[in-house]
Amino acid sequence: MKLRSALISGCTLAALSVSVGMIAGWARPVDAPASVKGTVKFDGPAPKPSKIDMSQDPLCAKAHPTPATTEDIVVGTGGALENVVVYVSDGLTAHDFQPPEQPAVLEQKGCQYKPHVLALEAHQKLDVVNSDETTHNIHPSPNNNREWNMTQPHGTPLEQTFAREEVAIPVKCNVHPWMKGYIAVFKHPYFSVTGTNGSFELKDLPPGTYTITAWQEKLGTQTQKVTVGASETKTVDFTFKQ
Ligand SMILES: [Cu+2]
Repeated sequence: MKLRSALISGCTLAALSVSVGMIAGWARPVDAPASVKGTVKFDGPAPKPSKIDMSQDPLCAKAHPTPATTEDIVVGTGGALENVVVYVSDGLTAHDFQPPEQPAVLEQKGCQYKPHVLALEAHQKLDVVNSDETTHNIHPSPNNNREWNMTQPHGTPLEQTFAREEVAIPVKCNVHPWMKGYIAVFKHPYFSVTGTNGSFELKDLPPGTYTITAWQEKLGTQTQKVTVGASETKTVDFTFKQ
């Protein structure tokens, strides 16, 4: 009897310590965080975006008094390259990160995706918003996640998640063939998508040596290694060519 209760309490303890261990398994905030920042540039004359013909759907066309243009390579002032996903691809010692409670938002506006390239964490909520009067059909084509394909009339809420890391999932609309975008999914929070000035910052990193990867939908990927100490900020720049 004594032995049995000892066994049971032993098992209960083991179960408890497993669940406590799982909670404690989430990566904790870093005491003296490091960061890696930089700029992504396009070298050479910027390719000219093409005009998009939206006449197939007058509700789309009327949203653009001047025609919308393609977004596969967007170069700003001084060669700043927009829509590049920059992220830590190797070197992290923690592996379990609690996804943010704040959802990521992908908006369909003027029959284009806003943003054109979206990055979020695995299991983070994705709110897909249709701000257009027309009906869209959003259809990501992943290699490493569950595929889905949903019709979304104006104002209808749509929520999804992605379970696994994938850089990056092509997204299209089955109604409007010009609508193209990408969703990058990470199992950690160390990623950034360059805006109009081509800059990025990866904050709150534990000190360490990391491989930083920059991904652009047409121009491919580049990697660089960087070592950052406690509270240190290092600059890593990328240059893409066609
Ligand atoms: Cu559409």
